[in-house]
Formats: sequence, C-alpha cells, structure tokens
Amino acid sequence: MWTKLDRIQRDIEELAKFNSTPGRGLTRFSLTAEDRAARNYLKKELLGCGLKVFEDAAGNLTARREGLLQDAPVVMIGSHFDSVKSGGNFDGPAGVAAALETVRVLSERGIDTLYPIEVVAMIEEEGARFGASLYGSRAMAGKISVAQLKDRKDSEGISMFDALKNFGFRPEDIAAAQRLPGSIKAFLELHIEQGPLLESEGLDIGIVGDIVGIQDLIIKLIGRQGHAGTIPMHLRADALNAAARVIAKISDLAVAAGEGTVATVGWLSVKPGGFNIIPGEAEFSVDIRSGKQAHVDTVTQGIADFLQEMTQGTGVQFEMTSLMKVEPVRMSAGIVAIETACCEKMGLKSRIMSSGAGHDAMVMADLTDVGLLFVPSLAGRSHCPEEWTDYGQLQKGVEVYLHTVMELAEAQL
Ligand code: HGY
Ligand code: MN
Ligand code: MN
Repeated sequence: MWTKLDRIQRDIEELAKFNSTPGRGLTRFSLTAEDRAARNYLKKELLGCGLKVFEDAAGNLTARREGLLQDAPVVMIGSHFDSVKSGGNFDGPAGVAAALETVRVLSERGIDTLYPIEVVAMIEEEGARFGASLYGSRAMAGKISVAQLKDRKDSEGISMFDALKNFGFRPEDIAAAQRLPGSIKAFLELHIEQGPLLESEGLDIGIVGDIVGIQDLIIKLIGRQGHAGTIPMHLRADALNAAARVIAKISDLAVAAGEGTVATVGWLSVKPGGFNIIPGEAEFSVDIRSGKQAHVDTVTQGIADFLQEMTQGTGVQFEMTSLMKVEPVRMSAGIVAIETACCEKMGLKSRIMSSGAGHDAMVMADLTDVGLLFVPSLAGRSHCPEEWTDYGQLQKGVEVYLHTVMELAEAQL
C-alpha cells in the first residue's frame, strides 16, 4: 500500500483531541475553540505537503495542489470536520484524513497530476450548532444567503453570521464562497458507513451509488400557558400534548410511506417547563429521509395536514419551517466504475450501496461529478461515542480513495 496507516491514525487521534465533551464522545461544533484547534492542525499538515492553504467566505478550510494544466478545473477531495454532540471520532475526519493522506503520498512520491487537486475540510455539515446542515457544501453551491446566516442561531442565540464574523471571516461576502460552474472536475469523499451493512456482509469497501433525499423541518406548537391544577381538560390549549400527537403521527406516516422511508424527531424543547404549568410552547426537529423524493414529500404533506386538522378549534397554533431540503442524488457512474476497478485491482471486497446518511457529496452533485466511498463501521454504530472503524480497514479505503483521485486528476506516473 502507498498510504501509511500510522499517519492516518495520527490524524484521527489528533483531531479527536479537539473536543468540548471529553469522556462523553466527541463534540466539535463549528466556529468554536475546538474548530480553531482542529483547523490549525489541518493547516499545518497541508502546508507540510506544500499546498497553498486558504479559507473561503463560508469558513471552509481549503488547500490547493497545482496540476500541470493551467486554469484547469480542480479535483476536489475531502469531507467535514465538525461533529454532532457527543459523537464519534470518525464521522467527517475519516474523509479529511483520507484527503490529507492522498496529498501526502502524492507529494512524497513526487507525483504530478494533470489536474489541480483541492483538499476541503468543511464546517457545519452536521448542523449541530446552527441547524444549518450540509452548510459548507451548500455555500459552495451558492445556496446560503446572508439572511440565512443571520437567521440561524445557536443555543445561546449567537447567529452564524456573528460567529463567522467573530472567527475572522467576512460572512457579508458569503456569495464569494460559491464555486463557478465548470471549476470543479470531480468531488470525491470517503466516509464511514455509519450503518451495519459492510460489516454484516464481510466487505471492505462500500461504493455509494445513491444518497437518500433529506427534508429537515422545525415544528412549533403555540398553546396557552396555564395552571396545571385549575384549568379543566376541555379548556386547555396544551402545546406539549399537541406536539406528542404530531410526533406519534410522524412515525406512522414514515412507516406508511414504506420503501425504507424514515423520519426522526431528534430534539424537543418545552416552555416554560415546570411540573405544575401547562406548556405554552413546544418545538421539535423533524428529519425525513427516503430514496424516493415522492415519499419525503408525502410524509411532509401528511404532517402539515395533520397539524391543520389536529389543532382546529383547540386554541393551539402551529408553525412548520423547512430548514433544509436536498433531493435524492445519484453518484457519477464514471466514478463508480473507477472505484470498482480500483477495488478489484487491490483484491478488496466491495459492493454498490445506497447511503441513508446525508453527505456534502450530495450537494456537490449540483456542481460536478461526485463519488462517495464507505469503510465499515463497527456494529454499524455512529453519532455516538461508540463509533469506531478499524484503522486497517480505514487504510484500505484510503488506498482506494488515493488511486481513484489519481485517476480523476490524471496522475503522471
Ligand atoms: O445527518 C446525516 O446523515 C449526516 O451525518 N450529517
Ligand atoms: Mn454525521
Ligand atoms: Mn458525516
């Protein structure tokens, strides 16, 4: 193998140190001290490979390795380096480490490529701090506005606009983060599978053929706060009781849509929150996914219809806000073919599969041909401290990734 396991392992372990919840999984929210420390580690490594490092107006960290062709589109490689709350060490960083190791190998072997290569380490893919998931790639696709940056706030009420400003970026120039059509030849991401398939089938590599569509919603029920002891049941406008009915209905709608459609309520907040107070307000997240957009839309519409019907005449109002919607996307058949050939050449067991997890690759598909490679997750666990991928398995994925990038960038061997 051309890649070095110890360097890949070091990247993962170093990045895992930049964590705001040590002992309770990994938490690295965008534009925080942990982000800054991780960014500095990556900058040092990228500069060490002789790349030109810069940060775009969206706060993505990027680094460019020139090719022999002038003014040619880049082969973009990388993933995200923010995390969910109390997540694992590999979700995102495995892909950043793969990109880093790729440019290390090319540099140490003095391999020129016809096309330039750009490493990207994106922020706010998870949306864990500001609720703006797939942000880094959506900014590159020109889908993030100043208004959205001002609207998205963290749990302390800090807007993403102010957080970017305080971090030293110019969010007012967010439009400058957009990549011009034709400026990217291909985008390739390596990621942990985050599910049980590869491990259960004893496979080394997942070659992603398609990624499910995702609809993120926030639903708010506004009732009438009151005394828990004196208001008869038929006179209440209990926001939490209404929310509970909707939440139960959401699961039923996903099951009814079928074909692997899923819907998840990840967080719920109740105000004011007291033993003896009828809740005046209940707000919760909804994450709907399916390989078929029609199923996502059916569940979304089913929720809206139920809210309308269930709150009629109860005194409870509702607000339903769409935070993010990305349709199902197919990976480039050409890149799938290259990945498949690489696996065969290396004697690695692989299969084509769908991704139930969202990835920046699904947004980059608006701009260019995209490919996504998976490595196995231990017991299929992810978004939890137990998330793990054996470093030997990760290295196999990075090796396939390296050779796929070399083919896409037309390495001059
Ligand atoms: O939510 C997802 O699928 C990804 O982990 N952001
Ligand atoms: Mn994730
Ligand atoms: Mn991820």
